Amino acid sequence: MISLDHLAGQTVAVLGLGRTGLSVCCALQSGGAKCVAWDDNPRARKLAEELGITTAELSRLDTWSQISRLIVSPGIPHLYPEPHEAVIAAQRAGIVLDNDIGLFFGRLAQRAETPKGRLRPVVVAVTGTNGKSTTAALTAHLLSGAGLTVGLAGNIGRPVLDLDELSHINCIVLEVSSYQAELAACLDPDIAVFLNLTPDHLLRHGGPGGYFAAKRQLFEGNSLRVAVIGSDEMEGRFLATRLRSTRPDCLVHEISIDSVGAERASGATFGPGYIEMRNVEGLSDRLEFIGNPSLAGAHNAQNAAAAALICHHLELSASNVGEGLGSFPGLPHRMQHITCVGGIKVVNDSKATNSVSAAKALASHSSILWIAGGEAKEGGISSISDHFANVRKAFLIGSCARDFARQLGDVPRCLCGSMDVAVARAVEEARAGDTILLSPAAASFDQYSSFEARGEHFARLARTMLPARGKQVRGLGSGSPRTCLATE
Ligand code: UMA
Repeated sequence: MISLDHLAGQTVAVLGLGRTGLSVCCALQSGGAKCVAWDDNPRARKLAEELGITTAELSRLDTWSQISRLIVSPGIPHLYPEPHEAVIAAQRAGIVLDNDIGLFFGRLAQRAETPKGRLRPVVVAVTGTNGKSTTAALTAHLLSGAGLTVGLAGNIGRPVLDLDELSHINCIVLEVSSYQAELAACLDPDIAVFLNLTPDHLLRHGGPGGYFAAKRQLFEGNSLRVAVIGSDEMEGRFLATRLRSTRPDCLVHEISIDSVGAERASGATFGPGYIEMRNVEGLSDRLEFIGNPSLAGAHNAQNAAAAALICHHLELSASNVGEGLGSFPGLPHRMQHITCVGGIKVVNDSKATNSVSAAKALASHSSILWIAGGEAKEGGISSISDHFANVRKAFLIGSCARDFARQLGDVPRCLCGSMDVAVARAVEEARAGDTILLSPAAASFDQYSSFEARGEHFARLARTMLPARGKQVRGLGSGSPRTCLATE
């Protein structure tokens, strides 16, 4: 854990006692600060109290004058669509809002300059609508493969303050969501990555402008030396051009699927299974990873291009990067292969919480039995109808199931309600050559605590139901090719 020594003696209010809030309270207490915390869920409060954390209803607190700041968890709105009541109370009292990412960079600033020189680890921050977890994990994989001690944290699931003490780490790779970027009072990485931008979380940011503005925060700090920017969208092109004119001390690399785009500058072009890195003189270096299914598809090549450029700046050799691209095992819940029984594949892509992510999974498979739905995101699935030709049948769950059913055109579909029913029906109807794909194109919160819980439930059900069906068919002595042995 990172101790927040620089806040010793202060009292800090903490809102939300999930992964982030608990890590903040522990880091504050370990550094000698006091904390007073709140969560609307009584179970979360009880767990925190058992850990020795003081709780109080912050929206009714009458001691704000003794509090130095309010730390808000990323899932709790501070502006849009409605600020949380505790935030309203704190802002009335003139209290500064911050989050764990801001606290982390505040702590790091204490280590920036010392008589012994620079003691802070190199910090890489990665954002973008899609691919940021894979890019962050791949970067960490490449760096640790080259022998560096690396901390991987942030939106990927491990709160940054849970990392080991800073003196033990060479490099920290942070996945930063728009929620985290927007509220951090200090956000000062050495290398920042902006992968792409498509509409997401618009209610939380008051529209697309607020969403882009949140992500741009990664490029505002004084320590920034390298920017890697996906320039296949207008926002990326704008950001790259703006940085080149305002930050001459920062090297700007563009990554693009479109070679014309990348000819403007140093960076990388990419396509399925390869990347081509270009330096300012126009010399290029090609790396291939076609054999690694965890990096299949053009979107993963974009992630690989960003990771390779980061590693290039951290002086990794091309052979280190090439080996790491070949051995990257991928991430759970992102087009994760679960099992294959009787020629029927099962793929868990629960992380696809919006239609753009789901489109990538639909484009990567054929004859799909598609389990989709959950809590609706803006726009639904009609924008990805080009990929519906790969879907043999859709099995719809969650609160947006009826809306999705209306948007599916002539794709056969059934309303299943819950995951249990959807998996059972997909398994019943599957035949050799099909892929049972969970790629919801929706958030999980109407039925699950997280996309991870949703993906694990799906994988458990599929692992149980698919082999069970294989046995039943074998028991009937059909000799069908569908009964071939399970492979995992
Ligand atoms: N809560 C309240 N009042 C509210 C809302 C929530 O008290 O009005 C409480 C809940 O009861 C719960 C706590 O707040 O106890 C949860 O806080 P949280 O939602 O911020 O969740 P954490 O467990 O702290 O996880 C957060 C990120 N969650 C969100 O951004 C929603 C995790 O990202 C992240 O991995 C973790 O911090 C560590 O950094 C998840 C996510 O869904 C993966 N991210 C979004 C995405 O990827 O699209 C942005």
